[in-house]
Amino acid sequence: MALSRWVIPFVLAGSAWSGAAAAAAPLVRPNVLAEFPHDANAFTQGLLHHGGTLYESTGLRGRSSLRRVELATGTVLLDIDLGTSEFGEGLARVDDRLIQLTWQEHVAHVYDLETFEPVTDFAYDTEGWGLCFDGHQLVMTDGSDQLFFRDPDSFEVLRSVSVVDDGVPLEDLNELECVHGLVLANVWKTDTIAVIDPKTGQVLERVDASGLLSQDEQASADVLNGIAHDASTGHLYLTGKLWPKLFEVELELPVTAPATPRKGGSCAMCAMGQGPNDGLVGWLIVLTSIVWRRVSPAGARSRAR
Ligand SMILES: [Ca+2]
Repeated sequence: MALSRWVIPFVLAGSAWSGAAAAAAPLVRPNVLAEFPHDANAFTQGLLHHGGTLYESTGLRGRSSLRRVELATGTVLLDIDLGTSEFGEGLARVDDRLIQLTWQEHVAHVYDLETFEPVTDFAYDTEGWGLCFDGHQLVMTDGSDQLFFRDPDSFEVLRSVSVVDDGVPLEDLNELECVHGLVLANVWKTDTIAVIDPKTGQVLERVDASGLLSQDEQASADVLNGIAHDASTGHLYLTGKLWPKLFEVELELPVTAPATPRKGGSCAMCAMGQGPNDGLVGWLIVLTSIVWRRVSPAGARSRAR
């Protein structure tokens, strides 16, 4: 048994990382460190952490907003409404700007980070679901299996990649978080977060985040849909649509090459002093796969988007 805890992660993580063989991504569980209040009326569609504070995009027509939220209390410190015709979606920070997607309105709003004053808008053809910034490029989802990589200044599509797990395209990719050269994506209608190598689209790991809410809390809540990375601790914050709580968790992630930050950008991986040495990456994957727990598949829960 002890041997399998070391060998199985090596085989699975190694093959998934290389893309050389189709294999189901390992399934891991987050370790919950703390929980905080979250506005149970917030239909969370985008979440990020910056400077000790959370920024959140909420959806539903007539209830869509952009918010700055105090982590410890869940208090909304600053917010603006999108109006009744727009449905807020993914949210990313690029330097001193916030970029907020809309679901079917084909427009992304750009705001000043501090004041939420509008800066400009970007137009796009697809639906807007999730958004994150890796320090160099924006990564966007549209509900399909595609990750779209966009220029953060022009919003031009630079490339796209299909996300694949066990040889099968993984659709319904939703809220995103760029973490250490990886892309974490909520899979809509599930409690699963896919950990994706953005270079290949390969799912390296699946995170089973089921069971964070009690049955009573879940009864009035919708699906998991919020991932924010705290670069100062390496922890993640997880919440969901209409969830009464937000959870601080730690998670063992595969290691991959960092994105190259543009001038003035941020790159958490670079801060950790890790470089794009692919030969080293495979062995680092072994080390980061030591914590390995098999769990049951995430239960699927569905409700109107
Ligand atoms: Ca996010």
